[in-house]
Amino acid sequence: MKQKRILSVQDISCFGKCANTVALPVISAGGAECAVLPTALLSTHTGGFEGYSFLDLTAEMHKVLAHWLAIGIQFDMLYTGYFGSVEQLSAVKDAAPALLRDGAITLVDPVLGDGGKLYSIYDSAFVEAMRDFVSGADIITPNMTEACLLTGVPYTGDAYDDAAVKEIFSRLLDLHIGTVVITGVRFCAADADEIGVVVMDYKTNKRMSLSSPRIDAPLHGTGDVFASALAVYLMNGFPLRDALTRTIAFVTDAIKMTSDDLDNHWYGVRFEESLHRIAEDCLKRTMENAVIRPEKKEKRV
Ligand code: PXL
Repeated sequence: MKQKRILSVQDISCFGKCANTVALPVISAGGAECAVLPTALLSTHTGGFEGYSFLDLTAEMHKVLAHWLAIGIQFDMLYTGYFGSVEQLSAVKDAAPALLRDGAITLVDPVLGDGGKLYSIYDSAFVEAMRDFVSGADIITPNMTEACLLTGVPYTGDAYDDAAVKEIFSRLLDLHIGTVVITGVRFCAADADEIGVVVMDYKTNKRMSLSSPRIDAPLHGTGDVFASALAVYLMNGFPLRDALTRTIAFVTDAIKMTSDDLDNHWYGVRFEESLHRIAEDCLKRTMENAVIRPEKKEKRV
C-alpha cells in the first residue's frame, strides 16, 4: 500500500516540544511520512522561557515551496499550525493546489491565542488573514479563544457555553469548512470536571461532544499534540468520531504522564511514552484494510 505523506507547516521550537518537534514523532508513529515547512526557528517555545531567539523563515519558505513546485512534490495532507506572518499564510494558500494530491485533506490548527487573548506577535490583520486561510479547509481545530477570534463572538471562558458555541458554528458556516473541532472545552458539573471537544460536521449538519476527566496541568503545546494525532488518525482513514476518541485517549494518557512529573516537565507534554497507542492503532487498521482490500499495483510517482 502506498504510504501517506503529510506536510506539516509550523515552526521549529528547538527546545520545549510543540509545533514540528511534536508533529514529526506523532505523525511518524502513525506510519505516515511527515515533511516539514518551518515558519520560524526559535530557541524555545514562547510559553514560559525568558529571552528566546526567533528567526523568521518567510524568505526561505518561498524558496522551499518554489523548489517543491518545480520538482512536483505532492502531499496527501496539508496540516498547518503556528505561522509568523500574513505573507506566510498567502504563500502556503497559493501553493496548496499544486502541492496537494487528488483527495488530499487540509487540517488547519488556527493558532492565534489562548485564555481569551491574542498572542502578542499577532494583530487584527493576521486574524483576518487566518479567517481567509481557514476557508475551505476540511477540518479546523481552534481552541475556544481562537474560535471566538475567528468569528467575533465574545470570549467568556473555556467552559462549555451553548449559546456561544451555536453562534460560532453559525458564523463559520459561510467559510465552507468541512468540520470544526473546538478543543480544550471544559464541561463542568457538580460531580464532573471534564475537558474535550465540541464538533460540528457541516457535511452531515451534526454536532457532537467528546470529553474525558480533566487533569489539572496547563501545558504548552497540548493543542499541537492533539492536532498532530488527529491528523495522522484521519490520514489512516479512521472515521471522525473514532479518530477523535483515539486522539483524546492518547492526549489524556500523555498529560497523565506529564502531570506525574510536572516539576521536571512543566514546559510541554511528555507524550513520547504514549506514542505506542498511535502506532498500534494505525498498524492494526492498515493490516485490516490490507486483508479486506487486496492492494492494486500502484504507479510510481
Ligand atoms: O502551540 C502553538 C505554538 C507553536 N509555536 C510557537 C508558539 C505557539 C503558541 O504560543 O508560541 C512558537
